[in-house]
Amino acid sequence: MGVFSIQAQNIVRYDLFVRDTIVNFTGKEKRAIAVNGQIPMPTLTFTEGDIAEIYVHNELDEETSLHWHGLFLPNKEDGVPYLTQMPIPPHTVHKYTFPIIQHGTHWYHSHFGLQEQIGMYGSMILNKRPDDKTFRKGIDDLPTLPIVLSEWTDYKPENVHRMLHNASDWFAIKKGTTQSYAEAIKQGYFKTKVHNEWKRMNAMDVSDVYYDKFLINGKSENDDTSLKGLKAGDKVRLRISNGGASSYFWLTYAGGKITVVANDGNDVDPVEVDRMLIAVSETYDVVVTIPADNIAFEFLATPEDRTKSASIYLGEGIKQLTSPLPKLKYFEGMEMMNGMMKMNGDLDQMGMNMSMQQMDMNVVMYPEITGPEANGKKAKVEMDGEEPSTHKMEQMDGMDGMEGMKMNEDMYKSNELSDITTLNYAMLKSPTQTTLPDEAPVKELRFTLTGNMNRYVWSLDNKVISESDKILIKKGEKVRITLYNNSMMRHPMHLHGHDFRLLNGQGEYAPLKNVVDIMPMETDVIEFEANAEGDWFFHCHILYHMMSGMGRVFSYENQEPNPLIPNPQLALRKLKSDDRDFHIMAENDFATNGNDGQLMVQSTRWSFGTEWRLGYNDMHGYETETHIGRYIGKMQWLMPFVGFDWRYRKLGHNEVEENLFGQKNTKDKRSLVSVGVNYTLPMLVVAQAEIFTDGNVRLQFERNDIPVTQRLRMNLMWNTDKEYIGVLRYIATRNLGITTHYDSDMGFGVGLNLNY
Ligand SMILES: [Cu+2]
Repeated sequence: MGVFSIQAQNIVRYDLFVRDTIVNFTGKEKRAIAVNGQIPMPTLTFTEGDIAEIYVHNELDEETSLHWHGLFLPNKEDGVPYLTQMPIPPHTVHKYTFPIIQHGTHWYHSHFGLQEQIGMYGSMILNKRPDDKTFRKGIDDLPTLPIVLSEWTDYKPENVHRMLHNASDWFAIKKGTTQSYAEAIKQGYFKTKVHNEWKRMNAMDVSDVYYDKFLINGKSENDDTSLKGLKAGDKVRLRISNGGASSYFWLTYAGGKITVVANDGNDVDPVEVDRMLIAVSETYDVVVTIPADNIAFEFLATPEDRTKSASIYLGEGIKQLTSPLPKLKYFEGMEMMNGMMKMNGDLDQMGMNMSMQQMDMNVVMYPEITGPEANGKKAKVEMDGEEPSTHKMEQMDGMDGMEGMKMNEDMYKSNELSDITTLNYAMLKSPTQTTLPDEAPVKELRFTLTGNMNRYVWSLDNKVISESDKILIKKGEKVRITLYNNSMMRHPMHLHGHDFRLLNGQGEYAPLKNVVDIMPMETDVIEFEANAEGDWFFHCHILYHMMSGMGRVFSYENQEPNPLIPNPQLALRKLKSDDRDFHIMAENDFATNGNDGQLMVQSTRWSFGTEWRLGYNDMHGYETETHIGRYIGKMQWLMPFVGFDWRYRKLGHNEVEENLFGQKNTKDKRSLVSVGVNYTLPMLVVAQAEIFTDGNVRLQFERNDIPVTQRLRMNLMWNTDKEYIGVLRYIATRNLGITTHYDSDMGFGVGLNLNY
């Protein structure tokens, strides 16, 4: 692996050869990126006091860069393209070098584009020196196994990103989480489903992407580890990094309890739990015991959506499995979300003080905590200490959600609800004091985590990176940041180049971290000492959220220029280009009575959409409508636009038609400009008001993609030109559907729908 160490200078050198590779996780060959021929990338091991020299040989035909996650280092070594360096050009070598001035479990990954999703992640282990004052006998001297968690999808990550932006529900179909009307009716949640759409929400989910495989150290099943000859009573330290692009993992162990001893590379007082959730990009060190001889005990990593899992076995012999996590109760989750969502798209904390993962609203979905599906509702009401009453149940299902109901915070504390102990942030305590210098001036910042699931826009204070300025901080300041999550998903917020104290109620012993996972409606406070000059990224570590613009840059005032950024203006423009990308969606229906389709090109705020129809029968001709609009507000329900309308019919009867308002127009030939506005109403109905250059006005109501069954969608449209359309589409594959529709112009037809 090209590792050698020169004792006198303590220089530890690694050579990393980054190359294209072909992998086969699913039976299909796909492109990935391997470093030194392996996925994950090789584990890099150093000891505090070493000097790291890492030579990155970029043998790709594209640029790259590597970020050393959790490390304190000079800003120009941090590996963020266009911020701390220019990307490493193809077929060149770049040297990273920095002194190792800390210890702990960290990891490294590509920070360029979406390369992290296809193999560019690896473990980075910084050992304590044996004479370290904080050396813990019985922990720091245990046999150790680095573990990197990740996931694999056969879709190209660019395609995943595009599908997320286009609100394709293909991932939900693959996961079995469409929560269609048919499923809702069958399971007794029809009112819940209507209520959900009334509040303009789509199906409930805990993660965005469907993955083909989940991986521990690059495999779904690891029978053989580097740890040999383990006997009953032996303890093992697992140094776990979550290198997944967008998956949180539950960790459970067939051999009993898990003892957490470090988090994000920092020691914590040992705490024993039954299970824990590791957020995207966090690291945890845990100690587990081999309870018996001749048995291989499963250590299981289950993604939050519980679709699949990955295992590694500790010990040798017959396999002892741990129980798989039961399927989520999605409709219970939907009901919970309905209760939290206000009509304006904000979340309603209902007076509850949520922070540090202690109250997990998702417990309503966990059968192992709140009982199996059928008893879900009953259990919830009884927890309040009252008999289940029909009146109360109606109140919970009703359009007012849970307003007016006395909420009990304990209803969501999973450790109070069952014998299963789940780790949360409040349980983490640093073994040493972590207080910052008292006399330092404090800079207070506050961010609201904002987002929009339907259009896949993720932001801070409703601004993406390209819409915001760098945030200036001063060396020596204490920067205190309050984060409130007003979005429907959790976000693992990561700070580069610094550890922060997570103010979790442990006072002077608040744990040091560099990632804080914030659940919906939670408020968390972090603080750090501004002690490392440079431009440092602070961002959500869900790869597709980051690339959508969820982050900020902290920039030290009056800093020295970075020699690796020769043209700061160009670099800044490139940095901001990520979230300015346009995403394309196209579909076309080839039907017996005609041909219709649409093309959409959209960005964070802008939308360019054009629809066309080509009729074969009564309407022998074609028409196109094009709208260029800009989405307004956090929820992006409002979109003013300008339009172009053009139609032509070969065999026109030259008849004059009258709309509902008595305005006349000819349908045969038309070439008009318009202005108008779209507004998304409850039930996800898009109302459109449009005025054309000939003075005509059109009002239109349209609802697309009503989930009738898992794979059946319905579109409905009606407007004041007395036009209407009804479409049923059966989704056969990702790109192919079978449709039947009735259209006031083109009549009845059946066809094939192709979409990209
Ligand atoms: Cu996020």
